[in-house]
Amino acid sequence: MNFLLEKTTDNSRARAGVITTDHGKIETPIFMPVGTAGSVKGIHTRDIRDDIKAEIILGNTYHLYLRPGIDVIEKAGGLHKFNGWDRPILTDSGGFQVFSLGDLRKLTEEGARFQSHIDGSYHQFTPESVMDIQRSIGADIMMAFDECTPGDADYDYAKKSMELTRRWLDRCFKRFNSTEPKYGYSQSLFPIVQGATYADLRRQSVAHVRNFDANGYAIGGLSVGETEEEMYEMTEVVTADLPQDKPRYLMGVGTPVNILEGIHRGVDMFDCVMPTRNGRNGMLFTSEGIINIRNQKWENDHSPIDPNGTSFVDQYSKAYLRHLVISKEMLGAQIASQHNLAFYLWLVKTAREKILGGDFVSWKNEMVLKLKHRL
Ligand code: PRF
Repeated sequence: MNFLLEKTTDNSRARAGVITTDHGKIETPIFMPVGTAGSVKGIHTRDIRDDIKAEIILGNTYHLYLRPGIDVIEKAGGLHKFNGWDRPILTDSGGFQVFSLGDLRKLTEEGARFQSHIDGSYHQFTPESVMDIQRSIGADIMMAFDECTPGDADYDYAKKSMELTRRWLDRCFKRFNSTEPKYGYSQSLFPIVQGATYADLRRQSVAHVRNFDANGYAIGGLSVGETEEEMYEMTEVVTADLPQDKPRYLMGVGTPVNILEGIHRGVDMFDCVMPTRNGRNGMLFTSEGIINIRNQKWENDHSPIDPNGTSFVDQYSKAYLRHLVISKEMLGAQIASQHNLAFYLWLVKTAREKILGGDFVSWKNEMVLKLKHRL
């Protein structure tokens, strides 16, 4: 994998680049739809590729390991063969999903013991096992095993947690470097910067991850309960110290505004469940603002969901989509998810064009105002 930095900006840290993997190119900044259990919920691969125009999707080590299980994915020949997506895939390591389990998990130096959310069975993830699982899934980009420190952690907890993630990273790279890809194409390992909301811990974490000369670096532990100002400040602290010539990935972020502000602060890659999850609940992100499609005011609005939208689903009317969502028709969740993902991909593609054209900041400021507006 390699990264070409095509353009930087004078009045912003925003950058445009191209990541090349054995499964094709990714133009950055990019948004990656989340396909937790191997599918982007409700959306066919054909539409992810040709309508939403995604260039890379996510999978989750935690979910795929529990179900269908790694032996099934190996027998399929890897996740690309299993789900029919022949472009790049990034897998999260399970660090965040295990953290979300709360009482069902216990962290030790060795790793994380947890109970399955499916059947209550006991399992252990270690940095080594998580590398082996991601080799078997066949992700183009594998993530290090980390502890996602809660946003409200006190300094002592955050420091110990960041140091545990650091020791786990050493073990991840040791295992990664002593194993081979299983399916004939290359895989990269991205370290994850932690340190909660403490600038000095973030800087120490960056200094450590830089030792590995990785193909890219992730920023974790944000959008987990801290304020938006803290999230932006920590993003700035981290991108200031990361190498310029490698992609930066802000994990699990966020709203369209968060993404534009992240790009402005030097981030190249994003993922979030928000477009699909909120879409299923009837929340639509459009170029004019946010729509709650369940609202009575759309009952007889027969205009398109988004007149400027790039997806074929945008031709359906607001009144029809409202009816589908309120009636809990499957198609309602599908249309809303597909619209939102197409909007997110349009947003990052346009950001890229503005960066290349040299007028990113003024466009960003204008968009931020529109995107906060509720219709
Ligand atoms: N670590 C991992 N995955 C993540 C996060 C993290 O900190 C976050 C935090 N926003 C989302 N997904 N491994």
